[in-house]
Amino acid sequence: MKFFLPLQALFLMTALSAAPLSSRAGVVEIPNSGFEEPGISDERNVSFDGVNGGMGPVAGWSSNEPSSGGVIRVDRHYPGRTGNNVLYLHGTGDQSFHTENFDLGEELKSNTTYVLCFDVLRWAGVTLNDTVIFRAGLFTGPDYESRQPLKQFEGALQLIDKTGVPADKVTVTLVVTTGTVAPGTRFWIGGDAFSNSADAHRAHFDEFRLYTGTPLQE
Ligand SMILES: [Ca+2]
Repeated sequence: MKFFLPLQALFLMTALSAAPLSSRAGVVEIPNSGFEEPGISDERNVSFDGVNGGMGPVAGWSSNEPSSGGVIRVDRHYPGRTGNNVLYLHGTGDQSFHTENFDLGEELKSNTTYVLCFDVLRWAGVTLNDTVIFRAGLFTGPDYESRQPLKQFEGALQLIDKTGVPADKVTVTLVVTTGTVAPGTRFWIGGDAFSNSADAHRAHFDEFRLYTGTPLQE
């Protein structure tokens, strides 16, 4: 089999004119990438530590304030969701979320292209001016305060489609190619609400995906 990369990712590569990947392309597994664990009943919240909400914890993910940093929830008011649960990013920026232990379970590779995709969802009837405000991406560093972005989205995202019509889901795609990386460098996915005091602008995430490959030589 010549390509291991899913067809969806290959399409994204083409759409973004990103560096083409060689046949060694692959996938970095993200635990609980769609927030489907634990399973909960409709319109219930579960905090990262399971204390606030009574269930959990959320496998694979954590927060600097696990009781309030964010929750997963099943909610029929997210028409763009995949499966049942989504990540609801609570708070005003002091609370962050990240993959557990600031680690994705493998070292960051040198001279490698990483493509991070995730869905940002509309909370039906709540999103203000079709915009949510957040910071999220791929980072290195031992904790959230000292994070070094490999690539991040930071700011306001309009939840509209290519024709300007409000969309239930917008997929964000971030592409970065590393240089020389020190052996043992861990990397992780994270984000926060980014000085956002309006509930209507809070971000909701689902379906994180991370693809990797070696750029073809020019
Ligand atoms: Ca989901």
